[in-house]
Amino acid sequence: MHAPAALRETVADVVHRTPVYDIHTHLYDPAFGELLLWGIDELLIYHYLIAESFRQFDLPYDKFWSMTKKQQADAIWQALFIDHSPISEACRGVLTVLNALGLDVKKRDLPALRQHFAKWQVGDFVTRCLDLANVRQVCMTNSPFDDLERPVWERGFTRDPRFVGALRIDPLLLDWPNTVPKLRAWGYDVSVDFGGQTFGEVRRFLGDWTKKIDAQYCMVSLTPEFAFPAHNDTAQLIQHAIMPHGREYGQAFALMIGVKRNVNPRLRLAGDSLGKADIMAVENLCSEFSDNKFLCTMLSRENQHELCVTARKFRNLHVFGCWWFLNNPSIIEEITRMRLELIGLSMTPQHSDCRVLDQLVYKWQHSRGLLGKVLADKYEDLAATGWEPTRAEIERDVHELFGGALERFLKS
Ligand code: FIX
Ligand code: ZN
Repeated sequence: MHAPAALRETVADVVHRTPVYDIHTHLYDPAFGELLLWGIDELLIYHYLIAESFRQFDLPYDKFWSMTKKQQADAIWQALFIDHSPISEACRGVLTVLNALGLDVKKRDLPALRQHFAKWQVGDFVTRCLDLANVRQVCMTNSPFDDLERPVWERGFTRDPRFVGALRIDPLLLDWPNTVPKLRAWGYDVSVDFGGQTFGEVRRFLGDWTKKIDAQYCMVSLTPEFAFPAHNDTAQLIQHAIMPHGREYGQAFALMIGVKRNVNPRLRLAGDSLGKADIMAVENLCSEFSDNKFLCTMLSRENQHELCVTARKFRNLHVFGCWWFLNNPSIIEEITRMRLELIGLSMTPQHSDCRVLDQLVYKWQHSRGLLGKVLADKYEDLAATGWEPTRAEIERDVHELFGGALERFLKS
């Protein structure tokens, strides 16, 4: 039997020791070479920090973009770490990483930090970051439409088993007229008006890439206006190609809903925003395609409660992550608490969305702290009824939350 303090300690310890399967990142298998970003300059020019820097910079957008990466990192360091205290979550994250790597952050010495990173070989650094973050596996975001990534898949390479793939298809669903010529050039007989064998050929394309990538799921990001059913290319393709493909391959379709791309194009990758979406689209998909599996994360805080309620109604829906602008302690805590209260352990509370390898360390250290706190409260509530959770039960539960539930869902 646990005394209350001991129960909290056990939960924190289990959360700390349980390895995570990070189900959505923008990291790459080291075989992709320079596509796998790491190191202090990449950490500093993360697009979250670029957006924050422009609020402090007295610098025209073009001037910033004409700088080298190192100069950009210098400018961000000056604006966000030296001229002001690095309070924001993304700034704090950089310091968490440096501290975990054993570096002395209080010196505020960027050249010394660069010297430290220059000593690392990427292969060793991958292992170091995965160890420090206690991440057992990372899911990449793999787009056949990315001209830097596609040739690597086409050439072939020996897979690092710590990096698994997911098939990302935004251009297919969001920009069909401009995607048709590409598919045709790759040998798929598709037409803009969906005539002939178009849907069958899109399915052949999805099947070929599912096999090439060994894709764990197929995924797309969608705007707040996403609707289903609808008389548009996106809905037609989902209905007649993605859904049958998903059933044929037993593959889940991941919907990341609520992003407004390029609200400020002068910020480039940092220029995306968000909007509240209509949950009816998710409800309709889950209901109409009950033999398909769906993963869903939504970007707007306002959508979180109804998404959970929808998951209560449809067992073919798995909710995941506190995505992007939600990945802040106050909001993670609120959302995680609500999800546990509404759907218990049948969800994946967090993914990292890392773009830089080192970020695994901070994203998971911060998320673990929050999850440990919320879970401890929940087990305390159980203990108050006389239901004492054992360590083995807590370990089982945390394993579920750290990717185990998703793995079962995908296999079911
Ligand atoms: O669409 C996505 O997968 C988003 O996560 C990214 O595009 C976004 O830029 C990001 O890095 C958010 O964390
Ligand atoms: Zn992402």
